[in-house]
Amino acid sequence: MKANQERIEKHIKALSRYTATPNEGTTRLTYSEEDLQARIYIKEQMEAYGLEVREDGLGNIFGKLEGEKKDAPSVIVGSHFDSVPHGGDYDGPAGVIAGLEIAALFQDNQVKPVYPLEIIAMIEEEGSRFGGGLMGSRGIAGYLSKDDVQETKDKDGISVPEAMKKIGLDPSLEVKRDPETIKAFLEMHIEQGPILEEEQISVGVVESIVGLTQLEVTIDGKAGHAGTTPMDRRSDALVAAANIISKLPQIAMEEGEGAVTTVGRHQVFPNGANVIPDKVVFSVDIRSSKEAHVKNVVQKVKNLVRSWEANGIQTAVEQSLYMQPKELNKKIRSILEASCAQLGTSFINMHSGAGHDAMVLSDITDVGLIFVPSKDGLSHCPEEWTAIHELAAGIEVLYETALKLTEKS
Ligand code: HGY
Ligand code: MN
Ligand code: MN
Repeated sequence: MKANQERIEKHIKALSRYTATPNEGTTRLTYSEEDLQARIYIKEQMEAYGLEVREDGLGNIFGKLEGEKKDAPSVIVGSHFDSVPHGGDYDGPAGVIAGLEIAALFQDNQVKPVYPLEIIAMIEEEGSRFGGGLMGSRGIAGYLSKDDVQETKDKDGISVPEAMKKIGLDPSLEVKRDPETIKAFLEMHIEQGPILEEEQISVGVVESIVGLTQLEVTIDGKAGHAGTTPMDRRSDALVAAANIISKLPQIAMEEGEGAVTTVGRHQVFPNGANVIPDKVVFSVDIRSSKEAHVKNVVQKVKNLVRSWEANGIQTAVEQSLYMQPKELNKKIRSILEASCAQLGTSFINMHSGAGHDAMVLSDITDVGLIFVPSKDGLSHCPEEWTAIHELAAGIEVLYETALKLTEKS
C-alpha cells in the first residue's frame, strides 16, 4: 500500500508553522501557544480520518479507531510533538504524521481492524520546558504521580497543571494506562545520525536504545563587586562550574563504551557583567549503551563536583531523569523486518543513541521503533531534514506492521 506523499507533505508543512522562532528552527514548548496550534491541527486530522479523539491528564492526544473485538487492547502508533529550542521539523512529528497517515490509509481502504488502532501524539519528550523529558510516555507508563506532576515547574515557576489549564487541558484526567489496554506500540523516528543516508538504506529497525540520565548541578558561591573584590577573596560560582564542565568530556572518553556527556543548559546568576556570580545551574546529559558505564560516569561527575566544595563554594546534584538501556521486542522486530521484505524496502538493524518514548513504553507493552534517514545525520537544529519519499517508505513499513498487529478482519 502506497502512502500518500501529498498528505505527508501537508502535515509536515502545517506542523512546521507552529514554532515560536520562525525562520530559526522549530521551538514548540509543551502547553505553549505553538503546542495549542499544533494540537488543534493534529486533532482535526484525527477526526477527519474517522478517529475518536481524547486528551489525557497530561495533554497526550489519542485518536482511536475501534476494533471488531470488544474491549480489546490497542495497537498504538505515534510519537511526540514538542521540540528542542530551535530544533527541526521532523524530530517527533515524523512519527505523529506516520500515525496520521496510517489512520488515513485504514480509512481509505475501509480496514476493519480486529484490535483497535490508536494514534498518539505525546507531550514533553524533549524536556525543553519542564526538564527531564519523556514526560508524556512516563505518565502513560505510570511513573509520574499527581504530586510529581503538580511539583514539576518550568523555569518561571509555572507548574504543569497551571500551564495545562492555560490552554484548556484538564490535569485531573487519568494518564496512566492499564498495560492490558495496549497490545503494542509502534514509533517511526528520524535516525538523527548519518548511517542510513551513508549506506543508502531506507529503514533502520531499532534493536536497542541507549541508557541515559540527566543531572542538574547547582554551584553556590558568593556575589561580589568585580572591581573591588581581590582575587584571593572570591567564591566565584562560575569559575568552579567552568572547571567542572571542562573535565566532563575527558570523563566520558576515559569511560569509553560509547559513553557521552553533554552540558546543554547553563544558567548564571545574577548574570551581571560586573558581578561575581554567586550561583550557576547546569545540566549534564550522560549516556551509554551499557548501564554500568552510565552509573560509573554519574559517580565520577558527582565526585568531581563535590571536589570543588572549598573556599565558600557549595554544590548540589539532582537527577531529573534516569532510563536504563532497552532491548526492543524481538517479535515486533521480526514483523517489521518481514514488512520491509514484503515491500522490498532495504533495512538494517540499529542501536539508538537517542532516547525515545518507545524506551519508556517498552516497560509496559511490546514496542517496535524504526528510523528513517536524516540528511547529513543532522538533528536538534534547523537543518534537520528528511525527504517526503523517505518518510513514506517508513510509513508503508509501519502500515503493513499495524495491519498484521491489528489483524484486519
Ligand atoms: O535526547 C534525546 O535523545 C531525545 O531527542 N529526546
Ligand atoms: Mn529529540
Ligand atoms: Mn524525538
